[in-house]
Amino acid sequence: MSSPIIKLFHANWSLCSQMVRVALYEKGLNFSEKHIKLCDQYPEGENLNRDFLKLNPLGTVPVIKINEKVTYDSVKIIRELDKLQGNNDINLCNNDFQNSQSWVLNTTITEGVKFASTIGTILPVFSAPLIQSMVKSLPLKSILKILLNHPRRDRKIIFLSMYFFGIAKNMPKAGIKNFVKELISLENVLSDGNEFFYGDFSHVDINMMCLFHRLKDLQLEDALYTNRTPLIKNYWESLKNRESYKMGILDYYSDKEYKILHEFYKNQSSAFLKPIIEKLSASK
Ligand SMILES: N[C@@H](CCC(=O)N[C@@H](CS)C(=O)NCC(=O)O)C(=O)O
Repeated sequence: MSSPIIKLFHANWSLCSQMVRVALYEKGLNFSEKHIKLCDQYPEGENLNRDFLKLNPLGTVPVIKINEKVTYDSVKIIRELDKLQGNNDINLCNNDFQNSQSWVLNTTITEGVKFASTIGTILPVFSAPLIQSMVKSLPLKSILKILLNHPRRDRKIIFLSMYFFGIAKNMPKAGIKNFVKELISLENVLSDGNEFFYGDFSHVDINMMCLFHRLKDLQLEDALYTNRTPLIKNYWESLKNRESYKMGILDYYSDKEYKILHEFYKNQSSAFLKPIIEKLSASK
């Protein structure tokens, strides 16, 4: 069988793009790539260009072309990739399909899921102040492009409200409580002695790797190292040891991302860390 021709449209600093890149490296699939300058990070807002919207009418990354067949949405893409034979013999979509799929869906930005209700939709709450600072530094012309061209009404409203009203400061309340709840349920579901979620590395581990890494970016990694969550701590160590962590996530950071993070956090912990750790220690 000839190797599939794969082209990935993605962004360096995008959670769902990271998930797909990790999957590609885990499978050992060769691919070409095009970096898309997202409208909340770059004045160009390439995800709102006509060409890109032809690929994905929702205007989001990642998008993948496998032998000319276009798929968007990271969960669907990873399922497609798992059907392909790469250089590595690994099966990412677990046998325990029903169960693992709900964890998979809870650990990514799933369409239609209420904001801040799952671990995957809580993380954007913590990213909001950083995203807002990027949105606020965009020229007015780019904001107009979002207003006129963003196909997703929810995103359009969030970005415009960040720019004009600075709404990020009102977002974290529900996030902190739900985040602690999600961490405790993850701690309860992980098994001592299992390196990964279901023993062998699978799709849910990819999502968790990217979420935990995002916590690191957001100066919240210490929330994974509390006495209340010893299994999570070991789990995160195992995830970081995967080669795909370096290849799919770390290797895609450019000076731009490091500069943004450094200027925003100045190497200090996130303001959300203290309330998260206090709530975690108080939880049963
Ligand atoms: N459910 C989609 C979510 C995709 C998504 O929200 N991507 C973000 C980056 S992580 C994006 O493209 N944001 C740009 C925008 O909304 O304008 C997936 O899993 O791929």
